[in-house]
Amino acid sequence: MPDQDAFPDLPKIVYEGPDSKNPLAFRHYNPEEEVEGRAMRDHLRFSVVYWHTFRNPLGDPFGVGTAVRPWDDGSDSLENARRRARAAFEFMEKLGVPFYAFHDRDIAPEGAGLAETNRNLDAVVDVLKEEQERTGIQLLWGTACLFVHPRFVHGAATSCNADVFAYAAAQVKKAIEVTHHLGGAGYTFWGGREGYTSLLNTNAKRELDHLGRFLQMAVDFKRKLGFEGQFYIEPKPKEPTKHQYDSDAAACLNFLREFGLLDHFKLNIETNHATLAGHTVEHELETALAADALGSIDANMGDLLLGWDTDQFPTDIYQAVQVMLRVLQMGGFTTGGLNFDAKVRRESFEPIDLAYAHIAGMDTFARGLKIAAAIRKDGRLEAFRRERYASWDSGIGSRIENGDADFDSLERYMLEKGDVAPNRSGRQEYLENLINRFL
Ligand code: XUL
Ligand code: CO
Repeated sequence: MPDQDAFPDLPKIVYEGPDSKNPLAFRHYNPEEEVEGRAMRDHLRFSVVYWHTFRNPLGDPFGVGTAVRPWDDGSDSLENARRRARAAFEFMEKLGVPFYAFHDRDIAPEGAGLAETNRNLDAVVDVLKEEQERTGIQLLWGTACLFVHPRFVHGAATSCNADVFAYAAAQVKKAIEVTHHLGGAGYTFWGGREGYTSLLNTNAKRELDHLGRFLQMAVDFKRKLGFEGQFYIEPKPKEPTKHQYDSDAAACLNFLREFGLLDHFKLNIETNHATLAGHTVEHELETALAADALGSIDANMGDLLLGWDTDQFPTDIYQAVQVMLRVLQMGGFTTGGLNFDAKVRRESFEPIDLAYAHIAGMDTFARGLKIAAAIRKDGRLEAFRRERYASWDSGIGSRIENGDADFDSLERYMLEKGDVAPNRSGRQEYLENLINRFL
């Protein structure tokens, strides 16, 4: 099949405004439109993931894949991999996304041994490079798949087998090299199986030390190579393992601090991973922000009733507002972006569903951005929060914050004052209703 025929029915998706009834148009994502003095395209930095959009057959634990992908013959041939790469760029170009992301094994098949696998990778990377140059689409981040192949059954950097650690190191070295070669803005470490399923057979302390050592080697190699992209670590608490060491933002930050890696990594926060960890995505974003370590976002959503990592396309406007409030507060992305680590439902098996899904995600976040900017412009939410802490801006509060108080002086202060009453309502319902006015 000729390369340009992968999506024959898909037009170039353009902005038609909120009144449009065309399901293959944007009603809110208007790339050139400025919000807070910056074009929407640069605020949102949308990215398509290769793994779900071009490799996921849409199976589930009870059923085989249903995806209809006419450009893909289902084989592991290099020819198929190259044709798929062209199809991916045709899709992304029609959608008008500026970025994409991949795992090494998404784009090219494993060979017999590492050397042949690396050659396969190079062969497809040549196609990607050509397509990047043709379309202007850039690589948001690359990563290595260290979890599908049976050799990683016990993990990669945390495997009980030192040879597996060595294989993973060699694989990650190559993945960083190709990311660098493609001008990637970042490189992500998600610890696919870096955790355990039973503590009976696990030396967790030793495994964590190995993971720390692995990431230190990655930092050394990055410097040696001259790769200036941002390293990210992506928290996830469980699935496939029962407990993953990079379980949430706080655990990752503690780990990075312990191994002296905090200056070299930022976090890639994924909505559905946050909810799996029993947190909201805004909790994870704030935790990362507080450490000046928010780098990028895997934008998706879960289903609270299913409870596993369903990786759905983000269509929850309220949640998008929460995310964009934090992104704006940070001053916008630098290297990161909104990466749709999301897959269409098993029931949505036609190629056109890939377009509907991405358009839905992009419009959701464009609305989230506009609403977040309106909330900020209004100023009442921020003013309320600031005012709530007013007692810290002067007097005893500022003395405590400045380190000019101790237990003795605070005892003297309070003995004189006598007591303190709760003097301010939290006004949660008022604030929730305030937000709703902007939706
Ligand atoms: C898995 C997940 C990964 C990472 C990249 O849940 O989110 O796809 O984003 O390895
Ligand atoms: Co992810």
